[in-house]
Amino acid sequence: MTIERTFSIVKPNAVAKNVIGAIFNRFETAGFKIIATKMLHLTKEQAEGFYAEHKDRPFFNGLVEFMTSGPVVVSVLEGENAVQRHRDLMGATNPSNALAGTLRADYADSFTENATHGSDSTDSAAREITYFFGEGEICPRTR
Ligand code: RTP
Ligand code: MG
Repeated sequence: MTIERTFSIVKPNAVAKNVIGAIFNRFETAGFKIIATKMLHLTKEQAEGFYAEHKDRPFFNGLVEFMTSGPVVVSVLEGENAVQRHRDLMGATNPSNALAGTLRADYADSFTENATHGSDSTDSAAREITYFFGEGEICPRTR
């Protein structure tokens, strides 16, 4: 058993639909502990830096435009195999392929506006957590 941390974004389309609490409920029901969270309206520079790995992809500009179109909620989730279990809970990137009962099947509006982000590896998680949270903003549970 490996306790991991992963990084989550409730994207602007999901915030706009008023499902922050519903998504947090799904995290908690699945056994994740929310150990850091905050709401932000990303700047263009923040979104471009976060998605730098995709900068040459055709969807990059549209992705940055979407991610800066309204507030997001960024969080750190902790739990057993958190990276993969969180990806499983989100479902496929393209919501047309997302299994029933996943967050993207329930809350995505399109391939780009697919409701949530989750780190794709423990290395990405460490980088993404550091991108948005200082050590003092992360609150591991003592009970
Ligand atoms: P994420 O990073 O958001 O958790 O999603 P992911 O790993 O499943 O997908 P990734 O390949 O990292 O792509 C990042 C985000 O870019 C948007 N996207 N749009 N063809 C398209 O229209 C397209 N492809 C990707 C999605 O918002 C995706 O989550
Ligand atoms: Mg990704």
